[in-house]
Amino acid sequence: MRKHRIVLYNPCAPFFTMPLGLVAIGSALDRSRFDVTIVDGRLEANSVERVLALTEGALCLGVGVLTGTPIADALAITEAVRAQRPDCRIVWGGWHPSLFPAETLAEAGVDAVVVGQGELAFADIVERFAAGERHVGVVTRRAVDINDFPEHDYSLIDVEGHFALKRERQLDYITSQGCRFRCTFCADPTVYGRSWFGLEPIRVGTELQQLWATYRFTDIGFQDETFFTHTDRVGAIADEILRRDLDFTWMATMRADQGARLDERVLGACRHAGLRRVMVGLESGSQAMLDWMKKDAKVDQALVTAEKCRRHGIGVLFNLIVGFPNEPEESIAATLTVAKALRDFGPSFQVALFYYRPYPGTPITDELARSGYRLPRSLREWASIERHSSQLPWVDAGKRTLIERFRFYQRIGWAKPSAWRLPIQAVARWRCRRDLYAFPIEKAIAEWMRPSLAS
Ligand code: B12
Ligand code: SF4
Repeated sequence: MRKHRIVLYNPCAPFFTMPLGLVAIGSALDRSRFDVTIVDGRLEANSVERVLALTEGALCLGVGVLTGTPIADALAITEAVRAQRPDCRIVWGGWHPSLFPAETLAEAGVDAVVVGQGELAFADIVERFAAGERHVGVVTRRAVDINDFPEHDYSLIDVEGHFALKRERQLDYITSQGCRFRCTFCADPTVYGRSWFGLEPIRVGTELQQLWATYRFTDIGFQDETFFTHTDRVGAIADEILRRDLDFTWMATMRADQGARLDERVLGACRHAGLRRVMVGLESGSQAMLDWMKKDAKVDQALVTAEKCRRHGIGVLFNLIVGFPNEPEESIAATLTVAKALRDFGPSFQVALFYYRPYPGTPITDELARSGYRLPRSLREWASIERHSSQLPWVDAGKRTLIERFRFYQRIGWAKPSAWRLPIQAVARWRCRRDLYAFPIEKAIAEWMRPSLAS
């Protein structure tokens, strides 16, 4: 019997993480009946042409869509396939459609939308298409344990192409789905209802061993929302890597409270197993702000985490957000102060400072909408949310100037020391320590020499 062709498309985005969502749904299909091809917009010179070539005679095109710029590319591909391959059904899934299923169905003119976990829902939809159905509508299935799904088949993607794009042999891998926490700026609690499923450590070990034998990657990016959710499980994963003598480094996500509580022996085992860096979503240096956003973590826990990681030779990237609605100046100042304290732990302790953006499906965004803030109203408007929210009304010019100058000086001040940079680094640190950012002559010179240094 002829196999049905299924084409999956990952829209262009500014970063290069592998499209694990598409790998997940593609791997879960009955491959004796469905022939799956994944096209990644970031690897194609002309994605429309490539998708049109592949969708000729195909049963279905599936598109995975995140909020923001990827929507524009997803729409362009959808429109092209809709116009030129009228028989090919189109399904959207992933985070944005999960938050706006009805709107996506209506606006993108697609045949089906999947909300939340995609493996079973997509398998069900393609069976219905294969049986002749056309418009399936919105499909939601309760998330189930990811241990029930087959392993991710990385041969569906151009792994070497991704390594080239990243300029390192770094494989992306995910060991869990969902999150038990309730941060009010995050969509995960809405989409996964605070459920969490983690792969069994032995399975993680077996899969990593096979993948390592196949792709000889040198590093892994664990893409879990919160990799360090269960200490025992993390310790067991580290033991699996050690037991199998797998020679790669890795980075993973951690919350400040998890780091502070983490058993030193487990952290030590992780270090031995290759853990080089953790990414901590600290979000704010103001405890009042953390409490308001229900982060359920303490500022001090970030410092404890940093100290522990320093002892074990593990670097940390702390993500911080400023410019929450009506965030007072003192709160922003507290975040900058904590950023400096964290950078003082050493060159491998970095901070990334983001502006808050009202992403959909979160209590803060809902509250903003209730108080009259105009949210994007269409897919096209959501596609330009980064531009739409670049001038947030609650971040005045004074705050923005302070944040921009701090960003610049902290980056220069705490960068890896080098002889030619030393004088400018000393000035930058001096400015940060005293919060003196007036007459930013160094910033102006850097922008003039290399505009990319400006942001
Ligand atoms: C890697 C990653 C990225 C990668 C993109 C990955 C890719 N598609 O190529 C990059 C770095 C580009 C990225 C960017 C952004 N990301 Co991001 N990202 C992630 C991360 C850490 C992992 C994604 C992943 O691989 N998951 C593993 C797979 C198995 O799960 P999944 O993708 O959710 O897929 C499942 C379902 O969604 C569904 N599904 C997915 N695609 C499809 C397609 C079809 C057809 C179907 C039927 C089903 C389906 O089925 C899959 C299996 O169950 C997630 C957090 C997380 N752990 O999921 C955040 C996350 C998805 N990102 C998020 C955000 C906020 C962003 C940004 C908007 C902002 C930012 N600064 O990070 C930008 C968006 C891009 C832009 N505007 O330019 C939010 C989602 C918010 C949203 N509304 O989209 C998340 C959930 C983080 C969070 N908790 O806030 N991200
Ligand atoms: S921000 Fe992180 S910890 Fe908080 S709910 Fe989202 S995924 Fe969970």
